[in-house]
Amino acid sequence: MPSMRCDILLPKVQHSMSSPPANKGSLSADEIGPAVSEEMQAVPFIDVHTHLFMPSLGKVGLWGIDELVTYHYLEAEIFRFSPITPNQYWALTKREQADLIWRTLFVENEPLSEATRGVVATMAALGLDPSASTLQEARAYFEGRPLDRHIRHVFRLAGISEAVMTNDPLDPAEAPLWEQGAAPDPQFHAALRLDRILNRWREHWEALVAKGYRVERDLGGVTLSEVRRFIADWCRRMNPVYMACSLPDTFAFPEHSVRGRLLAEAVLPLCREHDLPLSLMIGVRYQVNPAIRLAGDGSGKADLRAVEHLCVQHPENRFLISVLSRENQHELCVYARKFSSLLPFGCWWFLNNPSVVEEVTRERIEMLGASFIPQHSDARVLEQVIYKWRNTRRTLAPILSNAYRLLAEDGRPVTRAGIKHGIERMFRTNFEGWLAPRKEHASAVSI
Ligand code: FIX
Ligand code: ZN
Repeated sequence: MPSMRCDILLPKVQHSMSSPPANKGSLSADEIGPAVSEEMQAVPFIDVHTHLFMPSLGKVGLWGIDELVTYHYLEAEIFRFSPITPNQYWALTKREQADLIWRTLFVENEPLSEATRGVVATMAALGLDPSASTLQEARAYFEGRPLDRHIRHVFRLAGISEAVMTNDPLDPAEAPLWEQGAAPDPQFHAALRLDRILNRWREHWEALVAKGYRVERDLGGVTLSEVRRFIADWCRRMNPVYMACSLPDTFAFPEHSVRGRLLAEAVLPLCREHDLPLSLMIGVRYQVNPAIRLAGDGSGKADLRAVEHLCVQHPENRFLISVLSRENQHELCVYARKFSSLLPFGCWWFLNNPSVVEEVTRERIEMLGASFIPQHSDARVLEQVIYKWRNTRRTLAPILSNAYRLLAEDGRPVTRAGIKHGIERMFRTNFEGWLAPRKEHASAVSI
């Protein structure tokens, strides 16, 4: 069972899954909002899903102004504002792409979207001028910044103590760095990402053969035990806190398919053997517009009976679930009330906008109390955590304040300690407790 490397650089915050402290010092209705905002600022959050990388994987990590401005969310937007075609855009250099996006979305037009405003907020937080007509000043700021020190600075600005990475054992750029012994980092945790195996087996099975695993295209012979060996080898190498996969809106389980068999006979057993949760992010319509590459994925409503069947048929497994369709959110809450092995997390991707985050978080609190994880950043570029977590705090503080005000109105005194406990639970200890062996917690329950 991987130890959650928690020797964080921020003041150690002692957590426990204990009950809220006694109700001394109850707050008035007017004091609740400020107390929530202050505690949201004070508690260092854990970012449970990102595409960031620890310093020893630095060459695959993205950071700096050109990466911020060419984020695929902004690439989707440039084609709406500029006559440039995708082929013309992809022929530009990264710097030329960034200059075009900056000029079009930030100079010639007001950056009103969540993603463009995020760049503005990030630049302002770093002391850069978001009204600049060019990226010259910003580029000079990033040039020569030592990455390790920059990471710590950015995490402090974002108010996060740790981030969970997305680590793909079949990524030709990343895998060799792990095989050469990438140094771990206390502010980063690995997540073993399995999309190439579960979703694209026919394209990647030969990569396992090349690494000495006796697998076959149609899962014959000893394929499934060899896939289990491959996953076990990478668990030893990465020490992941969970395994993960994104899934299409058409995902079904059980399913007599390559993915259905690999999931049931390789991934789920290994999760149980290593006592690791499985994170499933469901609802992607991959490459609805391939011309715009990473920006070309869409969203679709999934049939969440697949989640129901997973929880019923594999009760020993723990599932971190995020769904991409707004229409799936309410039923995900209902399923979380049916299965304690299901932990909903985040307002993912196209849902990470205030108008949706407000609705989703309200229905989660109403149905689940504080027993869910409200948000993750999904940051692909290091500095994005600054705006994504700033926006999360700004959007959710009123939502949480409203929940506590209702509690006070209904007769239960609300204290700052109780508010802090709830925030710590949603943004830290739900996740930490999910990683600790559940059986340990079960034995700890006093009857
Ligand atoms: O599958 C995932 O981890 C998704 O989050 C990404 O593929 C997606 O491109 C993204 O970054 C969304 O925010
Ligand atoms: Zn992601």
